[in-house]
Amino acid sequence: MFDSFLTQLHKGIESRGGTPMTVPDGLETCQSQRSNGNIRSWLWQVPGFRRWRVTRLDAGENLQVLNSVAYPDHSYDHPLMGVDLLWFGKRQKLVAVLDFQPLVQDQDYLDRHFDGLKALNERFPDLNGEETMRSFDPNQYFSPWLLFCRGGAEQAEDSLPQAFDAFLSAYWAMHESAEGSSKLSSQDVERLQNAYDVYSAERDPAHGLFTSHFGKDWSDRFLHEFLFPASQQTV
Ligand code: BLA
Repeated sequence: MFDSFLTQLHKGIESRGGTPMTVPDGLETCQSQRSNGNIRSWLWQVPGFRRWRVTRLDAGENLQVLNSVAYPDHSYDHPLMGVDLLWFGKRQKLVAVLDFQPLVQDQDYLDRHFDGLKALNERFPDLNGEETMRSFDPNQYFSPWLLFCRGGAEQAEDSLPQAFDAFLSAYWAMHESAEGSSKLSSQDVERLQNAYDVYSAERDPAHGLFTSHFGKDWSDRFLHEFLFPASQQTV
């Protein structure tokens, strides 16, 4: 379902000098013993970023996922790139979340980094459903202009491909314009990025899903060692 987005994301990373890094042993891929689920992950080193991870889950008609987070270098205070796309084929149900994930919520920070995303939010009203969050707090690490849609095939096939392309371009543009304009200290950026991992590992609604496909031991490792590595410091 999302393979063309995966290709597009990886091409963008490679064209900006991204080089593959090693995913921790045993976590790069897993084939479910209980279902037809297969998960595969990639890790990139990209100039300006300290970590860029990408995960694809293929469980056929039941579920398709593309998930990615980009962590800028600590010398940049701009938002993380967060993408979480889920397609439940049997139910023809889409959950799509695309955001510039802010480190802090103060006005000056939002004014500095969000013009690009604001424009997309206006351009794609059907991906801006103002959905309610059940597990996350919308005021922590989510922006007021996130694209968040619980929709169907129409959104998945019509709006999302255009929005995904525009979103990536807007994020790269924001990244390029943010160079040299950081106001938070690199110590603060480090602390806030680490807190993002701790917070996300606690709240991520994916853990149950991973456990059901790949078992508890693998899922715990995947969550703490790959998805949110800074969360290991607290366990
Ligand atoms: C929701 N994400 C979900 C849900 C699942 C996943 C199963 C619940 C579906 C629903 O609400 O209907 C799945 N999350 C995953 C998977 C991975 C994961 C498979 O991390 C990892 C491979 N989630 C993110 C990122 C963002 C994000 C980077 O991982 C930011 C763009 C957002 N996912 C996000 C939000 C929801 C969600 C906002 C709704 C959760 C809520 O209602 O609070």
